[in-house]
Amino acid sequence: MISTGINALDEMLGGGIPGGDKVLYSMEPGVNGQFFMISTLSAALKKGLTCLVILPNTTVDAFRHDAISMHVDKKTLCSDKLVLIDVIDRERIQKGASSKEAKARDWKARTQKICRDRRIDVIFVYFDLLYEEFGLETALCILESARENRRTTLILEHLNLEGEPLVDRFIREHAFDLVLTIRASSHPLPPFSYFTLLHTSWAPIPVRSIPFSVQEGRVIPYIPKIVVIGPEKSGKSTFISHTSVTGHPPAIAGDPDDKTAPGSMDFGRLRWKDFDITLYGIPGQTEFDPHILPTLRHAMGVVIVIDANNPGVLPRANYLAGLVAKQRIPFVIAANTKRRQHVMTEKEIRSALALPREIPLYFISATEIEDVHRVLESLVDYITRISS
Ligand SMILES: Nc1nc2c(ncn2[C@@H]2O[C@H](COP(=O)(O)OP(=O)(O)O)[C@@H](O)[C@H]2O)c(=O)[nH]1
Ligand SMILES: [Mg+2]
Repeated sequence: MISTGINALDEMLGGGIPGGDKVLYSMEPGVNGQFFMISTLSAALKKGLTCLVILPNTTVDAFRHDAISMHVDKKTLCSDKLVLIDVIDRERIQKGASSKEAKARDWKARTQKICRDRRIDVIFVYFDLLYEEFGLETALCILESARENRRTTLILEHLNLEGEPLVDRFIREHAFDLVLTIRASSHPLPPFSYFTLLHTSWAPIPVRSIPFSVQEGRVIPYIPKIVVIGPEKSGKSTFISHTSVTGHPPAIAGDPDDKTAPGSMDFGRLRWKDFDITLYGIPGQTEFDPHILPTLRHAMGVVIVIDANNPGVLPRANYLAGLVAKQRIPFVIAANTKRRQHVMTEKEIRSALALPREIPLYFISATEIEDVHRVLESLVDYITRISS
């Protein structure tokens, strides 16, 4: 497995990119997507893999300079396992060969020789110029011929000016194993970038889209807003205050000593598996009901917390679940058992809330970080699966 250099993405891929695969990082114009390729390169070099980087449009120095500005450390870039073909090599090929066919042959011969002599594990290609010059068939044929016994992994980055049909050709005509598109959206405002895991050949991984930001050269997927709601005293404030392990305490609104002060909004932030997640808790009292819809705006997911020992709250929980479902926001149910016992069964709760089978329901204790994380994991999984 080759790490993408982005934990959350590796996790979604089931560990990373299987060796020998063909990968496309496809960027839409205007999006800041170069970090995907550079993080994967940096991770591969750190793992001790021998990498060939083909950059026909820039010099080695300019590339190093750019990579350093993207927080790749100098030592990694000076590794003797890094081999580069740059614009100077390209110019030599241009001068030395008269026809397009001769140029393609020269490209093939050079890459093949390097791959054989240096036993290259991964080829990274900035693909645009090759595509422009030779077209998809020939450009990919040049790269394919360098992959000895198909054991060499091939990773391409391109700027897609042609939209989905081009990406489709990589998948259908050229059997790419992993295609990740990197796009930007201005809806809802403010604009954000997101990546979509569009295609994986080795496992039935669902298509999913995730917003990301770049912090100090690292791609950080984020879930900008998860809302926690539920009847009074169900454990919402307790849930939010237990999202984070010691050392990364969430910010809690209200009195810091009384984390369960009723009647105040809760706020929590956590970094979990490389995801940045922000949680907003709405108090359960009915006087807060007018705030529910405005708080749900732009929420990517909702956790409905109910007290698993108090059947009296079911009508209220049912009302809240109905509100959320009507907004078509993915939600999960956390039935808080507090002391690990519950008088209501899953069946009873499901039937009282008219929950379809695909809505996850977990019995939890809101004071157990593992339980809280299990709920968030399931919600993140659910959100990223259906948002594409
Ligand atoms: N022992 C235990 N107490 C809990 C648990 N969850 C909530 N509580 C308690 O139940 C009460 C209500 O919880 P709170 O988080 O304030 O509920 P909220 O009104 O939904 O925000 C508080 O006294 C909590 O300390 C739990 O998992 N274990
Ligand atoms: Mg509360």
